Amino acid sequence: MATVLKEPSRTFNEYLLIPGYSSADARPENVSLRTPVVKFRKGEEPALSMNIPLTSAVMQAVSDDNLAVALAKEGGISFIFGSQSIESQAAMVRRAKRVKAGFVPSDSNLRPDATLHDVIELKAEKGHSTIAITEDGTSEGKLLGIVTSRDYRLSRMNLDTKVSEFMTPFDKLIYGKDGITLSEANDIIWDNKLNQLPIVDDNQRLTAFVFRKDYDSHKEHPNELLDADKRYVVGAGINTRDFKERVPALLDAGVDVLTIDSSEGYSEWQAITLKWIRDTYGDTVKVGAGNVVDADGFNFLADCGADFIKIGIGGGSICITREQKGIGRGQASAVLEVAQARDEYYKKTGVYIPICSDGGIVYDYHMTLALAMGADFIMLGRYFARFEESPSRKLMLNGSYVKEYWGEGSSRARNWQRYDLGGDAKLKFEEGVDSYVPYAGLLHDNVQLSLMKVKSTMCNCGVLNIPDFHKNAKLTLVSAVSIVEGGAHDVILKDVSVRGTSDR
Ligand code: MZP
Repeated sequence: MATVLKEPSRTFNEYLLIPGYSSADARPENVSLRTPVVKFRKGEEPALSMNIPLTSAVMQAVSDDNLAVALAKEGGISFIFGSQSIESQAAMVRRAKRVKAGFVPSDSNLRPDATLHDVIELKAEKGHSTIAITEDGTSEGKLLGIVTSRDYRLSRMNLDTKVSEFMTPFDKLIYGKDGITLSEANDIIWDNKLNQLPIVDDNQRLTAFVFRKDYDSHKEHPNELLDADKRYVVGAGINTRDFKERVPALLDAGVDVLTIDSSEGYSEWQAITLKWIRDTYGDTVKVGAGNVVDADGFNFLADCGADFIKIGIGGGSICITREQKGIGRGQASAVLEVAQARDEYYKKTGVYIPICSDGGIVYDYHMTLALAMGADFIMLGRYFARFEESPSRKLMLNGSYVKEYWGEGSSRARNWQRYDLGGDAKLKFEEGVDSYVPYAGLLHDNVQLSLMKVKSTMCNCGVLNIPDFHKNAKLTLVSAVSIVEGGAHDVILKDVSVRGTSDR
């Protein structure tokens, strides 16, 4: 006979936190959100941790190289989407890894035979006034000079004038040698009163610029997540089909951590993928697996060698899996059960496998609840899709800006590998929708605000770090009636836009 679980499947909305005793030290500035990403033995340090507990979803509308850099600056990790060719995904990883904190690859480049007209057009397109003049017009070509707005006077010059006639040529440039540190580069900038410093290798090829204006912005990101070479940490999604080709290409591009991206991960396909990675690379390659929603799924992937395990089926904002197939579980119930399995596994083996709550975060306080319920970190799609840095189009809809956001199971994404159970290379029915989400501005501003709320609640609960939150959080179920009491009620609101969410 079928097993029927006694507890209903519950969502984050059905819970609240009960405050604990807060000492005078319980202040947001004393809270650490540092959290492990990959498994570690008792008493050892994890090989990879994040400074904030946020990762961005393995989705076309969410995680490209641009968002990966923006999120790593805040201290989290993006998993660059895998539903694209191996070459283009590896190129995204490579681009993100090329961005060394404070060292910016040149995005405005021309050849010396370009004209002043080309300079004006490029400046309008990119919005940057520094243009590198390289032999072949690429961002890595031999540097022949630079053009800034100080080099031309529009009112006096003909638009056909060749760049080579008015650029500041290489022999008049102050430049840095590839390999110098950011602080050495900044010293040269300050000593010579420069606005930017080109960095070149031994063959005079351009590798990056360091900009004076970035000096402060670098200081604005004290949590940035860097590898040993001071490059941003970047993740990528893989599937259980072409992993023998995709994994080596991503590693070659410099990826730091992988995750198997699948709508349902309690499967032999994941076992085969994890085994191949372990047989080929041992423990040097870090890879998460999932998604699961109960202890059985967790234990299976733990025994298969996953470095972290993702939780969530059917709770994503764009997901219609539950409607289409009748499988899934309320995200709160899933996180609570898997967290208990993680703790038991740790007790039994001495190995701590971090768990990630993936999808279904609507309000900022859901992040806090996911952590309180035992998640080590959270994966979000809709949340990040709203930001300037996400790859999707920004449009005006009924007088407000929106961004497009579509599921990996929608026919738009055509990510058949995520849903495939070993059939042919086609999506047989949709498990996701195509939608709009309200545009919300810059990632930095939003993440800061959301995490300030998380830290503030942790202080109310009397905890200063995530492991203590796991141990000490006290949660209560809410009745339907008390949910009404939780919002503003029985008053006439002056401004209906003032609600507890970050996106309304
Ligand atoms: P959310 O943050 O938008 O609520 O959920 C994002 C998560 O939904 C992703 O990380 C992924 O696990 C899941 N997802 C992505 N595409 C689909 C789909 O098309 C989906 N059904 O469920």
